[in-house]
Amino acid sequence: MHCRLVGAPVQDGAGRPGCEMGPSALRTAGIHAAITGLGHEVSDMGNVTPLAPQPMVHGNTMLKALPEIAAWTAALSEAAYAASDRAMPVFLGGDHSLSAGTVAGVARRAAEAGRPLFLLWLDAHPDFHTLDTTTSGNLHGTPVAYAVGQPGFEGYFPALAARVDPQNVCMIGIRSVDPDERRALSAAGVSVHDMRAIDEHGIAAPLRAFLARVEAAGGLLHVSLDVDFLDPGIAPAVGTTVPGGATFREAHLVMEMLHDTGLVTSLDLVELNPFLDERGRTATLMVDLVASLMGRRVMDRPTRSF
Ligand code: HAR
Ligand code: MN
Ligand code: MN
Repeated sequence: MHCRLVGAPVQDGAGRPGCEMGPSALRTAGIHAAITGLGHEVSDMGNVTPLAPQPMVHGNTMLKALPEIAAWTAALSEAAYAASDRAMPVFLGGDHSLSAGTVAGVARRAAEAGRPLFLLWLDAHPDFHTLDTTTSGNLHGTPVAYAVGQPGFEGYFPALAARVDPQNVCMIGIRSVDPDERRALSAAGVSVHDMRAIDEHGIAAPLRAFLARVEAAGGLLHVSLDVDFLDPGIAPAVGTTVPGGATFREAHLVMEMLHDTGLVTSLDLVELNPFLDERGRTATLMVDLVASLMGRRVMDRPTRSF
């Protein structure tokens, strides 16, 4: 498998600065060697640069950096489309607004291949606000709504070449949802597995069911891993910590199961804020999780485990 690293040093979508250092921290933590060490070919494409922001006027006065994030979305959508040509792109973030571009770009790739795109969203937050409903104005809270074609992005973010069916979106780890998001998620038919569901059923059950759907449909699978999916006790380097996140083993199990299926075709690593890290431990954990996704294992297994 050929893997392409694509840096996306976006930080204007988050409430505080620092995520622009994320790609550098992931490279410093050894992401290239971790993947090549598992027998894969890796090309580092360097960092994407945004287009020039165009002036924009919007009725929601809370919105922050709308022209900047719209410009990033256009550049990243093109970069994701190009990088997903016969390779698996790994997008090094950058705050989660970058996924507006990456998901749009791989959705266009999937549509051209005549295959449905599925989206696994590993996050404390559903990031399902529109430009109209966000009250914080931080655009990292909006990429899923954009990618599935919720209304209100027209004329601001680039037009979608292909949207993701909201019923093909599975969210795991969710524990901070705003009222407008809760209503919109239910209406759109997104599968949301909150932390209470994981406490009750374990993390493997919902993931196994989702992966079976992806496989049956012959789908492509984009995984978007937000640092705050993880418990802040093991992953402090994020601006939006929420207690009660995935444990070290829950997170690795997700990655190991994803590897065993061979279904993942693209990956985002987002919200790493190295300014908030402790001696690189969060960056190192993110790279270790990528290694599990790429095939690192303790012992060989006779059969696939999902
Ligand atoms: N829902 C909140 C808002 O819109 C918090 C969004 C936080 N998003 C991220 N990425 N940190 O998941 O402001
Ligand atoms: Mn997020
Ligand atoms: Mn989050």
